[in-house]
Amino acid sequence: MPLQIIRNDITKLTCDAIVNAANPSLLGGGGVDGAIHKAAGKGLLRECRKLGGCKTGQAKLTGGHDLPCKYVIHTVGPKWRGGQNGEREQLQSCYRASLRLALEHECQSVAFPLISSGVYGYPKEQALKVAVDCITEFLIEHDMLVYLVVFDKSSFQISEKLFADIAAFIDDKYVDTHFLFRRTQQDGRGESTFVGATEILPPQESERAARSAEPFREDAAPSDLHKLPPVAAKTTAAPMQTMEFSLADALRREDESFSQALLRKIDEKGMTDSACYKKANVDRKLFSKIRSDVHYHPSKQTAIAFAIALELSLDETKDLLLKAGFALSHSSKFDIIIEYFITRGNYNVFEINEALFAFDQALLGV
Ligand code: AR6
Repeated sequence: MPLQIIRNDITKLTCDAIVNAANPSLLGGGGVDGAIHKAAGKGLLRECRKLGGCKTGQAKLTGGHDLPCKYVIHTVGPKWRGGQNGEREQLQSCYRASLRLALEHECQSVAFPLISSGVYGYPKEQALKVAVDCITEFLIEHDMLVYLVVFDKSSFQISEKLFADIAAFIDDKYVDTHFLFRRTQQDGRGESTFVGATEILPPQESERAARSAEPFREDAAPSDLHKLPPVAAKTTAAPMQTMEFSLADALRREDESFSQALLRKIDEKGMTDSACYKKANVDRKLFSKIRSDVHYHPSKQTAIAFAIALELSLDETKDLLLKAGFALSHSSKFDIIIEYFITRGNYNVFEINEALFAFDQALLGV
């Protein structure tokens, strides 16, 4: 099962275990530790007193007491001392020891805060990388739903350079499309109105808008755009040979569903099913559903996650998405970010998710 990165208060989560970023005394403190003890009540402190503390990099388990989870796994992260004093190895050890305990207690779901990234001063970006690497490494071997809970948005930040690069790419693509249209009414029959090149719609809305918006004339002055009657979209004439091939190809695969196309691609790539759904960050049960239901309709995020796992080119991704009834459009920030990563050959779902998160977009997988 996958890793999910969520923004929440960990004490509110209903899962089998939550992990506490504790100190060696295990007797409570500030940050997430303080919040967990406060929400769990005095019973947790009583139980912690019997544990005899905990060393850095190790983990101990208690009941959840008044919390909505069954267990609390207390682990002690390293204090940041410049990064040359074994901090990384100790932090890795926290995640591994906690996941081992969760496994021993047959937890199916466990939630982690970003250990050491608060009071203990571990740089958030690096703390996040250690967390994601350790958890994904564990998930290759084990079935568990792991939440990584980021409390504040700054805990989950891609590097400034990557952010700026993606932002520039988005700007470029928006320039390419020139103008967006947004429907003015909710009933599906509303007229499209010009809203400018920089306005960004959320994925679902932009998807609908992209499908429903009439084509527009690129040479029109912005102020005139809303008055124009629909005109045919500009297309670049493709060579006849390519068109014939595409047509024949399209006809041959016309009836292929998303599920069939996905399974065919997995075979063509020589991947196993499990390697594919794990790389896609997709739940095994969900994959089984897709496998067994030839007409299964995945969400757009799931369909793209598979395209990423299969390392499809942009055109192949579009073909696969089409099977599920979706398209990639330049009027969606989400879609442009996906395009950014695919065209750079970066097929790491977690890195893509970090970028999507930074731009307030829905994440891939699940
Ligand atoms: N839910 C999820 N994450 C949270 C919450 C919450 N309710 N509250 C804080 N965080 P920290 P550390 C995030 O300082 O760095 C304690 O005093 C927070 O934004 O709680 O390992 C202990 O007793 C940050 O990203 O833990 C130790 O003395 C992350 O949790 C010391 O702090 C970890 O921040 C441990 O320091």
